[in-house]
Amino acid sequence: MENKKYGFSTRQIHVGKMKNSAGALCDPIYQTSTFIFDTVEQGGGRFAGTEPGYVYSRPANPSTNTVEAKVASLENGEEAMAAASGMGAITACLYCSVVAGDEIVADETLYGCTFAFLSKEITQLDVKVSFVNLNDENALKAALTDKTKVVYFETPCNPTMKLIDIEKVATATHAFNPDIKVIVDNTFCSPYLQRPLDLGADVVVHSATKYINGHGDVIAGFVVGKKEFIDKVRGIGIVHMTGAVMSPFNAFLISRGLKTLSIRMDRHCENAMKLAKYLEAHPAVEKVYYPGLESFEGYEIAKKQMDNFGGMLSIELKADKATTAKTINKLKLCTIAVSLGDAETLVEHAASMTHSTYSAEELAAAGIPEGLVRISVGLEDIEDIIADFEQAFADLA
Ligand code: LCS
Repeated sequence: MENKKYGFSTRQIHVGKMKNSAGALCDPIYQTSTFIFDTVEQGGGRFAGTEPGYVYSRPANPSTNTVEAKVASLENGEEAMAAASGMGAITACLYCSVVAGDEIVADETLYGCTFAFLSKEITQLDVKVSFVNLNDENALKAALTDKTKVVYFETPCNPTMKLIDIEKVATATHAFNPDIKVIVDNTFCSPYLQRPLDLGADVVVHSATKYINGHGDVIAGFVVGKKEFIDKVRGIGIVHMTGAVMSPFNAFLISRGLKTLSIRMDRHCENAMKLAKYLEAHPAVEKVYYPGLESFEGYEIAKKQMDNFGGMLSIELKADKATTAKTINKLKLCTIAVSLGDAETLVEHAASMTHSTYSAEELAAAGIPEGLVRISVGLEDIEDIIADFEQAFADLA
Protein backbone atom coordinates (compact mmCIF):
# COMPACT_ATOMS: atom_id res chain seq x y z
CA MET A 1 0.00 0.00 0.00
CA GLU A 2 1.37 3.43 -0.96
CA ASN A 3 2.38 5.48 2.03
CA LYS A 4 0.96 8.92 1.29
CA LYS A 5 -2.12 8.01 -0.72
CA TYR A 6 -4.36 7.01 2.18
CA GLY A 7 -5.30 8.69 5.46
CA PHE A 8 -3.91 7.72 8.87
CA SER A 9 -6.82 5.52 9.98
CA THR A 10 -6.82 3.63 6.68
CA ARG A 11 -3.07 3.00 6.89
CA GLN A 12 -3.16 1.86 10.54
CA ILE A 13 -5.51 -0.93 9.37
CA HIS A 14 -4.24 -1.87 5.91
CA VAL A 15 -0.50 -1.20 5.57
CA GLY A 16 1.70 -4.30 5.77
CA LYS A 17 -1.06 -6.83 5.09
CA MET A 18 0.25 -9.93 3.38
CA LYS A 19 -1.43 -12.34 1.01
CA ASN A 20 -1.91 -15.70 2.71
CA SER A 21 -2.79 -19.05 1.17
CA ALA A 22 -6.07 -19.46 3.10
CA GLY A 23 -7.34 -15.99 2.19
CA ALA A 24 -7.74 -15.09 5.87
CA LEU A 25 -8.73 -11.45 6.56
CA CYS A 26 -6.23 -11.25 9.41
CA ASP A 27 -2.60 -12.14 8.83
CA PRO A 28 -1.51 -15.45 10.34
CA ILE A 29 0.98 -15.40 13.21
CA TYR A 30 4.28 -16.73 11.88
CA GLN A 31 5.20 -18.37 15.17
CA THR A 32 8.44 -19.87 13.94
CA SER A 33 12.08 -19.48 14.89
CA THR A 34 13.53 -20.56 11.55
CA PHE A 35 12.68 -20.92 7.84
CA ILE A 36 13.19 -23.81 5.45
CA PHE A 37 15.62 -23.69 2.51
CA ASP A 38 15.11 -25.91 -0.56
CA THR A 39 18.87 -26.26 -0.99
CA VAL A 40 22.10 -25.33 0.75
CA GLU A 41 22.75 -22.89 -2.08
CA GLN A 42 19.42 -21.17 -1.53
CA GLY A 43 20.16 -20.88 2.22
CA GLY A 44 23.59 -19.44 1.48
CA GLY A 45 22.05 -16.96 -0.94
CA ARG A 46 19.52 -15.80 1.63
CA PHE A 47 22.30 -15.26 4.18
CA ALA A 48 24.26 -13.30 1.60
CA GLY A 49 21.19 -11.27 0.64
CA THR A 50 21.36 -12.38 -2.99
CA GLU A 51 18.21 -14.58 -2.69
CA PRO A 52 14.86 -13.30 -1.40
CA GLY A 53 13.19 -14.93 1.61
CA TYR A 54 13.45 -15.35 5.34
CA VAL A 55 16.28 -17.03 7.24
CA TYR A 56 15.74 -16.91 11.00
CA SER A 57 13.36 -14.88 13.19
CA ARG A 58 16.00 -12.82 15.02
CA PRO A 59 16.83 -10.75 11.92
CA ALA A 60 13.32 -10.86 10.39
CA ASN A 61 9.90 -12.52 10.58
CA PRO A 62 6.78 -11.89 8.45
CA SER A 63 4.54 -10.99 11.44
CA THR A 64 7.15 -8.54 12.69
CA ASN A 65 7.66 -7.09 9.20
CA THR A 66 3.90 -6.39 8.95
CA VAL A 67 3.82 -4.29 12.10
CA GLU A 68 7.09 -2.57 11.16
CA ALA A 69 5.54 -1.49 7.84
CA LYS A 70 2.54 -0.04 9.67
CA VAL A 71 4.62 1.96 12.17
CA ALA A 72 7.00 3.24 9.46
CA SER A 73 4.02 4.46 7.43
CA LEU A 74 2.27 6.11 10.39
CA GLU A 75 5.45 7.97 11.42
CA ASN A 76 6.12 8.99 7.78
CA GLY A 77 9.47 7.20 8.05
CA GLU A 78 11.30 5.11 5.49
CA GLU A 79 11.67 2.04 7.72
CA ALA A 80 10.87 0.79 11.22
CA MET A 81 12.46 -1.89 13.34
CA ALA A 82 10.52 -3.74 16.03
CA ALA A 83 12.09 -4.53 19.40
CA ALA A 84 11.17 -6.58 22.45
CA SER A 85 10.64 -3.43 24.54
CA GLY A 86 11.00 0.32 24.42
CA MET A 87 14.34 -0.05 26.21
CA GLY A 88 15.35 -2.69 23.62
CA ALA A 89 14.60 -0.16 20.87
CA ILE A 90 16.39 2.72 22.62
CA THR A 91 19.53 0.75 23.50
CA ALA A 92 19.87 -0.87 20.03
CA CYS A 93 19.43 2.57 18.47
CA LEU A 94 22.00 4.28 20.72
CA TYR A 95 24.56 1.45 20.53
CA CYS A 96 24.47 1.95 16.74
CA SER A 97 24.86 5.73 17.01
CA VAL A 98 27.98 6.12 19.17
CA VAL A 99 31.40 4.56 19.78
CA ALA A 100 33.90 5.14 22.59
CA GLY A 101 34.95 8.79 22.70
CA ASP A 102 31.66 10.12 21.29
CA GLU A 103 29.20 12.37 23.10
CA ILE A 104 25.43 12.52 23.55
CA VAL A 105 23.40 15.58 24.55
CA ALA A 106 20.13 14.66 26.26
CA ASP A 107 17.34 16.58 27.93
CA GLU A 108 17.38 16.21 31.71
CA THR A 109 13.75 15.01 31.99
CA LEU A 110 13.43 11.43 30.74
CA TYR A 111 11.76 8.13 31.57
CA GLY A 112 13.67 6.71 34.58
CA CYS A 113 15.27 3.71 32.81
CA THR A 114 16.34 5.84 29.81
CA PHE A 115 17.92 8.25 32.29
CA ALA A 116 19.65 5.33 34.07
CA PHE A 117 20.99 3.97 30.75
CA LEU A 118 22.32 7.37 29.69
CA SER A 119 23.66 8.49 33.08
CA LYS A 120 25.05 5.23 34.48
CA GLU A 121 25.45 2.56 31.78
CA ILE A 122 26.51 3.90 28.38
CA THR A 123 28.97 6.19 30.18
CA GLN A 124 30.92 3.05 31.16
CA LEU A 125 31.72 2.57 27.45
CA ASP A 126 33.57 5.91 27.37
CA VAL A 127 30.58 7.81 25.94
CA LYS A 128 30.03 11.22 27.55
CA VAL A 129 26.44 12.31 28.15
CA SER A 130 25.54 15.95 28.89
CA PHE A 131 22.10 16.57 30.38
CA VAL A 132 20.69 20.01 29.58
CA ASN A 133 17.34 21.74 29.35
CA LEU A 134 16.79 21.53 25.59
CA ASN A 135 14.31 24.42 25.69
CA ASP A 136 17.30 26.61 26.47
CA GLU A 137 18.87 27.07 23.02
CA ASN A 138 22.06 28.54 24.49
CA ALA A 139 22.47 25.52 26.76
CA LEU A 140 22.04 23.21 23.75
CA LYS A 141 24.57 25.17 21.70
CA ALA A 142 27.03 25.19 24.59
CA ALA A 143 26.71 21.41 25.01
CA LEU A 144 27.31 20.53 21.33
CA THR A 145 30.92 19.65 20.44
CA ASP A 146 32.67 18.10 17.47
CA LYS A 147 32.31 14.76 19.26
CA THR A 148 28.50 15.00 19.61
CA LYS A 149 26.74 12.26 17.64
CA VAL A 150 23.25 12.32 19.19
CA VAL A 151 20.74 14.79 20.66
CA TYR A 152 18.12 12.81 22.55
CA PHE A 153 14.78 13.80 24.13
CA GLU A 154 11.14 12.97 24.80
CA THR A 155 8.21 15.32 24.22
CA PRO A 156 5.96 15.46 26.18
CA CYS A 157 8.53 14.37 28.77
CA ASN A 158 7.83 11.63 31.25
CA PRO A 159 6.52 12.51 33.90
CA THR A 160 6.16 16.33 33.87
CA MET A 161 4.71 16.74 30.34
CA LYS A 162 7.43 19.31 29.63
CA LEU A 163 7.17 20.15 25.91
CA ILE A 164 10.29 20.47 23.76
CA ASP A 165 10.12 22.24 20.39
CA ILE A 166 11.24 19.49 17.98
CA GLU A 167 11.72 21.78 14.99
CA LYS A 168 13.77 24.29 17.00
CA VAL A 169 16.09 21.64 18.50
CA ALA A 170 16.53 19.87 15.15
CA THR A 171 17.29 23.14 13.32
CA ALA A 172 19.82 24.34 15.92
CA THR A 173 21.50 20.91 16.08
CA HIS A 174 21.72 20.43 12.31
CA ALA A 175 23.00 24.01 11.84
CA PHE A 176 25.89 23.03 14.12
CA ASN A 177 26.44 19.69 12.35
CA PRO A 178 23.93 18.05 9.98
CA ASP A 179 25.33 14.59 10.82
CA ILE A 180 24.23 14.69 14.47
CA LYS A 181 21.21 12.41 14.92
CA VAL A 182 18.24 14.07 16.59
CA ILE A 183 16.40 11.19 18.27
CA VAL A 184 12.90 11.77 19.66
CA ASP A 185 10.99 9.40 21.94
CA ASN A 186 7.40 9.78 20.67
CA THR A 187 5.84 7.37 23.20
CA PHE A 188 3.52 9.89 24.91
CA CYS A 189 1.96 11.08 21.63
CA SER A 190 1.98 8.07 19.31
CA PRO A 191 2.27 8.93 15.60
CA TYR A 192 -1.41 9.92 15.57
CA LEU A 193 -0.69 13.08 17.57
CA GLN A 194 2.88 13.95 16.55
CA ARG A 195 5.30 13.00 13.78
CA PRO A 196 8.82 14.14 14.75
CA LEU A 197 10.41 13.12 11.41
CA ASP A 198 8.20 15.68 9.62
CA LEU A 199 9.54 18.31 12.04
CA GLY A 200 13.22 17.65 11.30
CA ALA A 201 14.13 14.79 13.67
CA ASP A 202 16.24 11.97 12.23
CA VAL A 203 15.02 9.04 14.31
CA VAL A 204 11.90 8.23 16.35
CA VAL A 205 11.86 5.67 19.16
CA HIS A 206 8.81 4.24 20.89
CA SER A 207 7.76 2.20 23.81
CA ALA A 208 4.97 0.41 21.92
CA THR A 209 3.98 -1.06 25.28
CA LYS A 210 1.91 2.14 25.54
CA TYR A 211 -0.50 3.76 23.06
CA ILE A 212 0.72 1.93 19.93
CA ASN A 213 -0.44 -1.40 21.35
CA GLY A 214 -2.89 0.23 23.75
CA HIS A 215 -4.23 -2.81 25.54
CA GLY A 216 -1.77 -3.38 28.37
CA ASP A 217 -0.84 -6.91 27.27
CA VAL A 218 2.50 -6.46 25.50
CA ILE A 219 6.01 -5.07 26.14
CA ALA A 220 7.43 -3.75 22.85
CA GLY A 221 9.33 -0.98 21.09
CA PHE A 222 10.20 0.53 17.69
CA VAL A 223 12.93 2.56 16.03
CA VAL A 224 11.91 4.52 12.91
CA GLY A 225 14.08 6.47 10.47
CA LYS A 226 16.01 6.38 7.22
CA LYS A 227 16.48 2.92 5.67
CA GLU A 228 20.27 3.05 5.90
CA PHE A 229 20.21 3.67 9.67
CA ILE A 230 17.40 1.21 10.42
CA ASP A 231 19.26 -1.48 8.43
CA LYS A 232 22.22 -0.88 10.75
CA VAL A 233 20.10 -0.96 13.92
CA ARG A 234 18.44 -4.16 12.71
CA GLY A 235 21.51 -5.87 11.27
CA ILE A 236 23.89 -5.00 14.11
CA GLY A 237 22.10 -3.32 17.05
CA ILE A 238 19.38 -5.86 17.53
CA VAL A 239 20.83 -8.92 15.81
CA HIS A 240 24.39 -8.81 17.19
CA MET A 241 24.22 -6.58 20.25
CA THR A 242 21.00 -6.75 22.25
CA GLY A 243 19.08 -9.65 20.66
CA ALA A 244 15.95 -7.91 21.98
CA VAL A 245 13.67 -8.81 19.07
CA MET A 246 9.88 -8.67 19.12
CA SER A 247 8.11 -12.03 19.18
CA PRO A 248 5.74 -12.89 16.28
CA PHE A 249 2.82 -13.16 18.72
CA ASN A 250 3.47 -9.70 20.13
CA ALA A 251 3.79 -8.36 16.56
CA PHE A 252 0.32 -9.80 15.86
CA LEU A 253 -1.14 -8.22 19.01
CA ILE A 254 0.33 -4.82 18.13
CA SER A 255 -0.96 -5.00 14.53
CA ARG A 256 -4.36 -5.72 16.07
CA GLY A 257 -4.08 -2.87 18.60
CA LEU A 258 -2.96 -0.42 15.90
CA LYS A 259 -6.19 -0.86 13.95
CA THR A 260 -7.93 1.38 16.53
CA LEU A 261 -5.09 3.78 17.40
CA SER A 262 -6.76 6.91 16.00
CA ILE A 263 -10.13 6.40 17.69
CA ARG A 264 -8.48 5.38 20.97
CA MET A 265 -6.29 8.51 20.91
CA ASP A 266 -9.29 10.77 20.20
CA ARG A 267 -11.03 9.40 23.30
CA HIS A 268 -7.87 9.54 25.46
CA CYS A 269 -7.46 13.22 24.52
CA GLU A 270 -11.11 14.08 25.14
CA ASN A 271 -11.12 12.39 28.56
CA ALA A 272 -7.76 13.90 29.57
CA MET A 273 -8.88 17.44 28.71
CA LYS A 274 -12.06 17.04 30.78
CA LEU A 275 -10.15 15.56 33.73
CA ALA A 276 -7.46 18.27 33.50
CA LYS A 277 -10.09 21.02 33.63
CA TYR A 278 -11.85 19.36 36.57
CA LEU A 279 -8.58 18.97 38.48
CA GLU A 280 -7.44 22.53 37.68
CA ALA A 281 -10.61 23.86 39.30
CA HIS A 282 -10.33 21.59 42.37
CA PRO A 283 -9.30 23.44 45.56
CA ALA A 284 -7.09 20.53 46.72
CA VAL A 285 -4.94 20.61 43.56
CA GLU A 286 -1.85 22.80 43.52
CA LYS A 287 -0.96 22.39 39.84
CA VAL A 288 -2.04 20.41 36.78
CA TYR A 289 0.60 19.49 34.21
CA TYR A 290 -1.34 19.02 30.95
CA PRO A 291 -0.22 20.26 27.51
CA GLY A 292 -3.79 21.29 26.65
CA LEU A 293 -4.25 23.79 29.48
CA GLU A 294 -3.54 27.41 28.55
CA SER A 295 -2.01 27.83 32.01
CA PHE A 296 0.65 25.18 31.22
CA GLU A 297 4.14 26.36 30.22
CA GLY A 298 4.32 24.14 27.15
CA TYR A 299 0.89 25.04 25.75
CA GLU A 300 2.18 27.06 22.76
CA ILE A 301 4.68 24.34 21.74
CA ALA A 302 1.97 21.69 22.11
CA LYS A 303 -0.37 23.67 19.84
CA LYS A 304 2.42 24.03 17.28
CA GLN A 305 3.61 20.42 17.01
CA MET A 306 0.84 18.15 18.33
CA ASP A 307 -2.50 17.47 16.61
CA ASN A 308 -4.20 17.15 20.01
CA PHE A 309 -2.98 17.32 23.62
CA GLY A 310 -2.68 13.66 24.58
CA GLY A 311 -3.96 11.36 27.29
CA MET A 312 -1.26 11.95 29.93
CA LEU A 313 -1.33 14.49 32.75
CA SER A 314 0.28 14.97 36.14
CA ILE A 315 -0.81 16.80 39.26
CA GLU A 316 0.58 18.11 42.51
CA LEU A 317 -1.76 18.20 45.47
CA LYS A 318 -1.73 20.84 48.22
CA ALA A 319 -0.56 18.10 50.56
CA ASP A 320 2.64 16.48 51.84
CA LYS A 321 3.99 13.21 50.39
CA ALA A 322 2.25 10.95 52.96
CA THR A 323 -1.16 12.62 52.52
CA THR A 324 -0.76 12.48 48.73
CA ALA A 325 -0.10 8.73 48.94
CA LYS A 326 -3.09 8.22 51.28
CA THR A 327 -5.32 10.12 48.87
CA ILE A 328 -4.22 8.14 45.83
CA ASN A 329 -4.72 4.89 47.77
CA LYS A 330 -8.42 5.81 48.06
CA LEU A 331 -9.03 5.58 44.31
CA LYS A 332 -11.42 2.73 43.54
CA LEU A 333 -11.90 2.69 39.75
CA CYS A 334 -8.56 4.20 38.73
CA THR A 335 -5.72 1.74 39.20
CA ILE A 336 -2.37 2.32 40.88
CA ALA A 337 0.16 1.05 38.32
CA VAL A 338 3.07 2.16 36.18
CA SER A 339 2.86 2.02 32.37
CA LEU A 340 0.44 4.16 30.39
CA GLY A 341 -1.65 4.38 27.25
CA ASP A 342 -4.03 1.57 28.18
CA ALA A 343 -7.85 1.43 28.26
CA GLU A 344 -7.68 1.54 32.08
CA THR A 345 -6.88 4.81 33.89
CA LEU A 346 -3.50 4.25 35.60
CA VAL A 347 -2.13 6.40 38.41
CA GLU A 348 1.41 6.40 39.79
CA HIS A 349 3.72 8.40 42.06
CA ALA A 350 6.72 9.25 39.85
CA ALA A 351 9.44 9.78 42.50
CA SER A 352 8.85 6.38 44.12
CA MET A 353 8.02 4.42 40.94
CA THR A 354 8.92 5.33 37.31
CA HIS A 355 11.57 7.89 38.33
CA SER A 356 13.10 6.14 41.34
CA THR A 357 16.36 5.92 39.32
CA TYR A 358 16.75 9.70 39.85
CA SER A 359 18.41 10.95 43.06
CA ALA A 360 16.69 13.79 44.97
CA GLU A 361 19.13 16.26 43.37
CA GLU A 362 18.53 14.83 39.89
CA LEU A 363 14.74 15.06 40.38
CA ALA A 364 15.14 18.73 41.31
CA ALA A 365 17.38 19.41 38.29
CA ALA A 366 14.86 17.70 35.99
CA GLY A 367 11.98 19.73 37.46
CA ILE A 368 10.20 16.64 38.83
CA PRO A 369 8.44 17.57 42.10
CA GLU A 370 8.61 14.98 44.89
CA GLY A 371 4.81 14.86 45.17
CA LEU A 372 4.08 14.52 41.44
CA VAL A 373 1.24 12.10 40.67
CA ARG A 374 1.01 10.95 37.03
CA ILE A 375 -2.30 9.94 35.47
CA SER A 376 -2.68 7.97 32.24
CA VAL A 377 -6.29 8.82 31.44
CA GLY A 378 -8.09 5.75 30.15
CA LEU A 379 -11.08 5.08 27.96
CA GLU A 380 -13.70 4.69 30.70
CA ASP A 381 -16.68 7.09 30.92
CA ILE A 382 -15.19 10.39 31.99
CA GLU A 383 -17.98 10.96 34.55
CA ASP A 384 -16.85 7.78 36.35
CA ILE A 385 -13.19 8.80 36.30
CA ILE A 386 -14.00 12.25 37.71
CA ALA A 387 -16.33 10.78 40.36
CA ASP A 388 -13.49 8.52 41.52
CA PHE A 389 -11.12 11.50 42.02
CA GLU A 390 -13.97 13.42 43.68
CA GLN A 391 -14.45 10.72 46.33
CA ALA A 392 -10.69 10.23 46.85
CA PHE A 393 -10.17 14.00 47.34
CA ALA A 394 -13.21 14.41 49.64
CA ASP A 395 -11.18 14.77 52.85
CA LEU A 396 -8.66 17.21 51.36
CA ALA A 397 -10.40 20.41 50.35
N1 LCS B 1 10.23 5.68 26.72
C1 LCS B 1 9.25 6.21 27.49
C2 LCS B 1 8.85 7.63 27.28
C3 LCS B 1 8.65 5.43 28.46
O1 LCS B 1 7.68 5.98 29.20
C4 LCS B 1 9.07 4.09 28.64
C5 LCS B 1 8.48 3.20 29.68
C6 LCS B 1 10.10 3.59 27.83
C7 LCS B 1 10.64 4.42 26.86
C8 LCS B 1 10.60 2.18 27.94
O2 LCS B 1 9.70 1.32 27.34
P1 LCS B 1 9.49 -0.23 27.76
O3 LCS B 1 10.82 -0.87 27.70
O4 LCS B 1 8.91 -0.22 29.14
O5 LCS B 1 8.54 -0.72 26.72
N2 LCS B 1 7.69 3.88 30.60
C9 LCS B 1 7.09 3.40 31.64
C10 LCS B 1 6.34 4.20 32.52
O6 LCS B 1 6.22 5.41 32.49
N3 LCS B 1 5.78 3.41 33.43
O7 LCS B 1 6.14 2.09 33.25
C11 LCS B 1 7.03 2.00 32.11
